[in-house]
Amino acid sequence: MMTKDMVEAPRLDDDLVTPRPTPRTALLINPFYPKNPHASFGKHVLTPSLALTSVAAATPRSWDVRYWDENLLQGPPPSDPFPAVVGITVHLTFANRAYALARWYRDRGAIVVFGGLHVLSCPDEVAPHADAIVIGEGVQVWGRLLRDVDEEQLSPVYRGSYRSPYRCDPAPRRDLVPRNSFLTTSSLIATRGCHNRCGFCYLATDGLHLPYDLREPEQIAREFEAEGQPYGVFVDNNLGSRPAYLRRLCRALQPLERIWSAAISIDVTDDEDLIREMALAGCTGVFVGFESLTDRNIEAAGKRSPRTEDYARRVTVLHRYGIQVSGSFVFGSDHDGPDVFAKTVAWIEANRVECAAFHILTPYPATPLFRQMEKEGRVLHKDWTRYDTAHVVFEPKLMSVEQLADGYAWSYRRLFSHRSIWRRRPADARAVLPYLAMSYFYKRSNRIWRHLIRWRLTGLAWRPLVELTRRRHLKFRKRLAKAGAAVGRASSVVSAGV
Ligand code: B12
Ligand code: SF4
Repeated sequence: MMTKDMVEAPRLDDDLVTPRPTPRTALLINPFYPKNPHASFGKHVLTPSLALTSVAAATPRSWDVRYWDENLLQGPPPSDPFPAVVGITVHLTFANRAYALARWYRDRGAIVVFGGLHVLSCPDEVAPHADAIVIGEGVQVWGRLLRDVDEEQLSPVYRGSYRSPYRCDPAPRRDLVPRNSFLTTSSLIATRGCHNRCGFCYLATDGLHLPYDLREPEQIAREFEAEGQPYGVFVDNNLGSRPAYLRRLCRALQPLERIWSAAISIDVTDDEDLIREMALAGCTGVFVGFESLTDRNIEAAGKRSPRTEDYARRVTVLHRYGIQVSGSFVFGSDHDGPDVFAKTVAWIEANRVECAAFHILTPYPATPLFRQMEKEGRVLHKDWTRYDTAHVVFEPKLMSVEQLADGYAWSYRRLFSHRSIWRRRPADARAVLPYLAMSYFYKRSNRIWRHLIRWRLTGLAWRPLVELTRRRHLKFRKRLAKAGAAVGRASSVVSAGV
């Protein structure tokens, strides 16, 4: 099932003779990372990260900028024209690949610049592999850095502050991303930061000062419209951190008649009317970090969240407004015993949670969780390639390393089984067929994903399902709007009528 191109980075040809670097050309690279065999390969081509397209937007006009994502299985990054500057985004799981790419380009005369999350958490480790590193926000720094290259005055370290107003950033250069390679290239971002600061989240990294900031709803609506795609994905850490803002955003999105999904924390359901506004604005799915069904785990992570016993009711609120739920669960926290896997999957099935992602607890470097694990002598190794939430990298408290690894694999097998997919079908009979089509395509088609990716057919393959969902949603929201304010109060009207 696991083919080489899903686990091994494309080969860099050491014998290749390249032309001299072409002045004022920059190449931005998203390096390869091995895919998790337990999860769907489709996940990696849902929507592109905005890291490099945001940086690209800050390129001075006098420079030519290109983009290459190694995960799209089109081979190693291009070398003709040979770039003067290569910008690479570095996450801990693909840091080694970033270093290999850097070596290859530097050996041939290019200037290599690193930015991204791993640069922020481990600057001393990454710095020797590049000519310059950018710590933190890249958009504010990139133009200045290229001008320094022009003047042969490159500094080894640039620091990007997150204090400049987010609304002043230019729109990401989504046009650089090959359109058919993703379900949608409309990755959207409206907010920066999160009202929480969970101990295991990268947002709690030492040295990361990320004041909560927002972009104007009209900006987002304009970008969504300009991209021309029917479906958008918000890549915000938590689109629900400021409910009043989310309401304004929904009102700006509503006239577009498009559909979208976003990551939110479950406390958004405190206000059922806001959920209704989300549905009216085109929200068809949310990604919810439930993390755990045990309150003590949530408390230990320092997450402000409703009691777990109320999660089920809150899922029903989302379903009532036609919003599908994809739950994210972390396994291996200190109050998780070997029963956590069966318990979690049973809960997901009982509450018809349409999709889920499981993560093995992972102490990211420079976070409070990492410090705690190190102090307790529980970190097993620092092989960052395995810090991908699919491997156990620490000593769990209430089970063995093997139990955690096996339980995680079992949970995915069970979630993707025919039985589990069927049990989680929506209560509304009309929604069952599209749900089944989506589930089988996304969860049980790993054999064909590599071909779809390789031949750039992802966008095409999803298109009919996306369009069907959009049309169904438009009908749904007409009925929802008609039912008016009464709907928010009398939920039974909605469940029965739509
Ligand atoms: C889109 C996304 C994905 C996509 C695409 C991933 C990819 N690498 O292409 C998919 C769905 C495939 C994915 C998968 C995973 N993801 Co992901 N993903 C995101 C998400 C939601 C958005 C990224 C984004 O667009 N951010 C917005 C941009 C503008 O911000 P940024 O990335 O920080 O970039 C800025 C700076 O860092 C800097 N910068 C970045 N790169 C560069 C390069 C240069 C040259 C310069 C100058 C500057 C610069 O400038 C940028 C603009 O200011 C983030 C959460 C988030 N909101 O960031 C998680 C996130 C990055 N993912 C995460 C994780 C854990 C994963 C998975 C491991 C989860 C899993 N178990 O499956 C996988 C594996 C992927 C992998 N190995 O990297 C974590 C990473 C944690 C960490 N410490 O590394 C995050 C932060 C989520 C979280 N809250 O935990 N992901
Ligand atoms: S709620 Fe989510 S995004 Fe916010 S700090 Fe916690 S884990 Fe990170």
